[in-house]
Amino acid sequence: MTLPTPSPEEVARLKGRLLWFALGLPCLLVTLFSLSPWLVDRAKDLIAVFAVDTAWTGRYYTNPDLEGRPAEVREDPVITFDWGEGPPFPGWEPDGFSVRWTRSERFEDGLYKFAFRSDDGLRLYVDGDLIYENWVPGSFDWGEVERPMAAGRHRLTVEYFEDTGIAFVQVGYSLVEE
Ligand SMILES: [Ca+2]
Repeated sequence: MTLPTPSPEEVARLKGRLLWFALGLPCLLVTLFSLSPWLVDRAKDLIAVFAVDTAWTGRYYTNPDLEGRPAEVREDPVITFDWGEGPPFPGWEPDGFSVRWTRSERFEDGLYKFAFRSDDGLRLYVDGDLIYENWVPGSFDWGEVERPMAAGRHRLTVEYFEDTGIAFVQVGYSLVEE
């Protein structure tokens, strides 16, 4: 019994397949793997946009400037933290971290009051508009900003950084008049 000799076209096709498995597949897997945190982040953003009354998505950075990829991402039902002189996560440095919380929520038509306190810096955004900024080291006890909101869904962003010493942050909002 003799095996049929493959034609040059078949040999070329087999070589192409081998090359795909040897080079193409690993490259594809590496690309997907490196994109996966980014894809997970985007998926969470999409879920936040369509879900009703979702928690805040907190992205925690091991630097005070919200730079690079967050080292931790988690859902926080409310922004009320008092880390004292400790870190936000075990094993983290207690100083020089930052957090960006985002949330999409449905508002009624009316005037809303945003209230907050922080140590250290804080920024608040509504639909990308900066409505409050105190992005400097220091303790800040209960400030507030009033803002008229149109009925419908709005995107809220809170940025926070801890410099040194104690660390706390609280942010809330409520309808003050219709
Ligand atoms: Ca501090």
